[in-house]
Amino acid sequence: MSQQIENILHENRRFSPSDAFRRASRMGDEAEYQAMYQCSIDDPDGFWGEVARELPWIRPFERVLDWSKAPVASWFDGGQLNASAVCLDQHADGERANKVAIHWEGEPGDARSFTYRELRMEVARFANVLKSRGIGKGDRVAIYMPMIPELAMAVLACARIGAIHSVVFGGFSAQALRDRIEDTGCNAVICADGGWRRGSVLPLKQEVDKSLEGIDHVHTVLVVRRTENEVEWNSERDVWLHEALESVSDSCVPEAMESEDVLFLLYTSGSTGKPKGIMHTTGGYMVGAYLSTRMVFDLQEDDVYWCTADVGWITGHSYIIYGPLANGATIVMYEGAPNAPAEDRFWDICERLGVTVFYTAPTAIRAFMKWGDEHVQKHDLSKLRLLGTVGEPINPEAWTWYHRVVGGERCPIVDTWWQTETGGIMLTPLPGCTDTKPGSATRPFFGVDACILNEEGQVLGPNQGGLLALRKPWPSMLRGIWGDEQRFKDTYWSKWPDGWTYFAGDGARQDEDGYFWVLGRVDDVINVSGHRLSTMEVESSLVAHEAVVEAAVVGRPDDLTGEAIVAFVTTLTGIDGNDDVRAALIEHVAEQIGKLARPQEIRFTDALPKTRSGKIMRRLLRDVAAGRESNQDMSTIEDAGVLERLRLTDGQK
Ligand code: 7RM
Repeated sequence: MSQQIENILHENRRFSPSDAFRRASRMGDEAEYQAMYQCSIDDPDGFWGEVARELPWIRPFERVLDWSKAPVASWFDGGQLNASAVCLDQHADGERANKVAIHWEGEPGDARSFTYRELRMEVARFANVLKSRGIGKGDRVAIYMPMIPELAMAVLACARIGAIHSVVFGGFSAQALRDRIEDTGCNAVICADGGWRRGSVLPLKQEVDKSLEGIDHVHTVLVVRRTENEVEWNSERDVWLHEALESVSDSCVPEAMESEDVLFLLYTSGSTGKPKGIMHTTGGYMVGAYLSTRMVFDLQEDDVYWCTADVGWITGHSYIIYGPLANGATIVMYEGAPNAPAEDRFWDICERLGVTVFYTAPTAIRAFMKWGDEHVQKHDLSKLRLLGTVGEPINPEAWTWYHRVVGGERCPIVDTWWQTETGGIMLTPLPGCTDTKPGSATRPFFGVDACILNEEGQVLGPNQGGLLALRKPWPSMLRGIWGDEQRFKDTYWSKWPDGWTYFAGDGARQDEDGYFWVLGRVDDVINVSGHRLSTMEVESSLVAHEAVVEAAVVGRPDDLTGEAIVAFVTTLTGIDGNDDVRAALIEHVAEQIGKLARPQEIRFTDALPKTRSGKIMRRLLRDVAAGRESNQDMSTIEDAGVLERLRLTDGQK
């Protein structure tokens, strides 16, 4: 960590919003911001109560926060609301009825738009199809789809009838989907026949079929027709959406949900064991998504807002669907790859649709940088006024490129730090009043009490690297891990003895201005292109292969993807670690988890470096993978020769 701290310390440029931006923004005055932030910390009930009352509650709440059962929080008790009504009905029945909610574009170039009134109708019909299959309040529904409008509709249709959605990213394999389907105990899956990705079809229905072999709790697979590829059909279980839609009504009264009813589960990787089903509930999540979208992206009525994430990740949940739609924004949704058919696809979309606010990931920015300025400069991006990033630390070089080439030096950049677990943005500039520094997520959002602690729980001073912690509950915080309350407590609330300080799993420091610099994970989580993977998951996949005895997986810094996966593998006696085995292992991991988890490099070794008590020394392997000298404590190593031999093996891919 100290090396990273060194690197970042040299970055001390500051960028201020222009006076014009400041004046037109929702929060352009530092003193007003300070007062509002202070109020959110000193009087959270007053602050969040006022924000929450801006949402259309079906029944008003009686209490803002109950933290007496910490670390399980209860927000807006007594209140009832429906997330799909927050996103749709309040606009469809009001002045935004004919405002565009979604501008969608498919990879092949087809396009569809929906006004708020149209979207509400589509969601109501979708919801009625779910009801006709006996799906209702509290049931879990897995969603495995490409980025098409029906994905947003599926999510909102579940919310409308009170079913708990669990979106699984379309890049995950059948095996990964199966693990999640089993853990949720869902009774329905919504998918598409396929999706377009760089000109070919991702066969999603086929993956669903594979994932359901031997599972008996899924009675319905609802299939959207998208790519028209051949699919197998189980007529008792499978239903075409377009056929089912023919016989349903186009209105559906939203279910009155208790504030603390679960809205969705989203699986995420941790340092140990299988992925965790992070639980988010209705009232607090919606309040958090609503306010953060409005303030961080400075939403104005005529904005055209584009977050390029996939809905399969939390960023897509909070900042494509729930937050922007709760605010009545016009959003852009795109199905395919950023370089299909050419490297300027994103900028082409920005120009044609007049995108004003653009939110993407550092890994994408680095790819654009590599592809060259000309792809950006070909297009008129003068409507852009605000840029954002999320998913991993952004290197100052990528930040300044984004600022100069995409933002024409006029757009503030919001570097937003948050997690699946936090539900919404936690550290961020407010674009009209925060001076930014490239690489820093700057300051805490309203109500966020962030600090840097050491292992003992002491607050560290300026520029001391430590652990990022949150000391106050916030409305969109996770409420638990599906089916495993103990793991919820152990993972997030047991780092320090009080039992109510949230441990984020990230290392960070605060500079002399109080700005936060997030340095990356301190646990065994690897962040590849902003996707969280645990070393454990990849290791267990590798050792499940017949040729493998033992595997250790680490992250190595990568210019493009932030981190890349490097695996150290020992093979069974008699099996030679050659290129064929290497290729087979990579394919095996892709099948078990998904392509995103494929090791970039596999190094065969006769043994792994271990402590005398038998623990694999992953930190040491991280240095080996990165090709750097190690200053790790070597006193506990069992066989120092292993390390020497490892350093000598080549790093063939
Ligand atoms: C939103 C999301 C969470 C992890 C988190 C960090 C890393 C995310 C930033 C960042 C530095 C950022 N959810 N992370 N944003 N690191 N600066 N602006 O990504 O659950 O998938 O991942 O991502 O390590 O703990 S996530």
